[in-house]
Amino acid sequence: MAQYFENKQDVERVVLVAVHEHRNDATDASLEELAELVKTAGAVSVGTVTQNLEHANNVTYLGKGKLEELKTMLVALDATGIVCDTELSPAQMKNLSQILDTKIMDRTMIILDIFAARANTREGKIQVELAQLKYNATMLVGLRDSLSRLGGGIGTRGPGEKKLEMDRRLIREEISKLKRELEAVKKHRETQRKLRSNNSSPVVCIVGYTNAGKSTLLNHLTDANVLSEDKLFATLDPTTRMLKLPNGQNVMLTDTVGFISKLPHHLIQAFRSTLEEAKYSDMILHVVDSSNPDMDRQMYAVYETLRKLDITDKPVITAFNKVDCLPELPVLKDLKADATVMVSARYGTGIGQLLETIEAKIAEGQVYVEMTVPYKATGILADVRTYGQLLEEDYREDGIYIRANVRKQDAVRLEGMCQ
Ligand SMILES: Nc1nc2c(ncn2[C@@H]2O[C@H](COP(=O)(O)OP(=O)(O)OP(=O)(O)O)[C@@H](O)[C@H]2O)c(=O)[nH]1
Ligand SMILES: [Mg+2]
Repeated sequence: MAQYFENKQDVERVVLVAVHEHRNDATDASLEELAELVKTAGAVSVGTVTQNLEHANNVTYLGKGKLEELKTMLVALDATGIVCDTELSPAQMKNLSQILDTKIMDRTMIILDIFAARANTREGKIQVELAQLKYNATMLVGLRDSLSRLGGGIGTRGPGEKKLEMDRRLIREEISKLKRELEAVKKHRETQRKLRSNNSSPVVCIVGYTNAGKSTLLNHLTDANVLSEDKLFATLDPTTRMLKLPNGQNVMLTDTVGFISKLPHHLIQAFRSTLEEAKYSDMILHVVDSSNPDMDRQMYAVYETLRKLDITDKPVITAFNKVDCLPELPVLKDLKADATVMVSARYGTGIGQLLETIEAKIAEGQVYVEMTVPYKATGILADVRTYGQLLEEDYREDGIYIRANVRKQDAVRLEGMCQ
């Protein structure tokens, strides 16, 4: 009789572990999200353990009895590791590893793993590697003896086993090297940004919780062809495309990495230049998955991340997406937004209204001019057409009479030329 052996090493079988802290009712939603993260990272969740505690135990994360229960469960479920829904301290990591004798992972490690698998560009890869090394360096403190169980997360991506063997000095050296490389890439990005802001259309940055539909929206509005998937963090690297609004005006639309609750601190630091894409925009388009029961918490996480990145002074348009999934249209509110629109990026519902809202918000940053531009200076009209709206042009003897909405800097230029 043929025998079939499953290669259990191929797929990690993990038990999800969370502490239900006093009065924190977001634990269940957070655990569901952790299950999605684990799936995206390529592992299978085989069970869940939660414990109600005032605070997580700072030595062992769970209480003693719960740990015993978990130990038995690990054997019964043939699990290869656990994933805790938090960022464990080095001490918790070490103690859990000794008590449970299994691979210990946490939410941060899983997110880092996903980012490592998703990074495509040089910048993305350096940023992930930097975040992973910093995370590992933190964990290395007092952890030398349990190194074999540390890091790596699901699969062997990113710096992998090789770098885990490096001692802290080597890690520090590697971190400085990566930082220098990142600096160089960042300079290049900043130069590009400058070019864009000097002579380009208004920039609208799409932000939102991961899986909200940001890339789908960019694809619908332009033919960007960005990968959109029912997976967390499908997009890591920013993509910018030109969008022609119905009034003829062009805007640059940027899609970038999604946010998530408890976005690891090291990732925020390493990914600052990517995450900060919104900082250099004129307006923020906040995409929300309105079919997600956890929508409010997700919106909160987005605004919290923007706040951490010091992005608080931009006009915000919130697009409540995936309305095709709602049985009836509820009244959706976002008190932090300047305007809200209901859309379905997949089916194109509400897109007309979204574009009108973008037009209206951009108009608020423009000024209306009525003047006669001398024939020798008519070159500037190309800019008026591209970056503003030319409402009327009349060829007269002394020049072209125009009525237009223009960017403030173009109005200044126009005035200078018409004197
Ligand atoms: N039903 C429905 N599904 C949508 C809609 N918009 C996006 N989706 C789906 O939602 C999933 C996530 O879409 P993406 O566009 O990849 O989301 P994202 O915000 O770019 O996600 P990340 O890049 O992972 O942060 C995909 O499976 C899309 O097909 C919509 O309007 N309706
Ligand atoms: Mg995306």
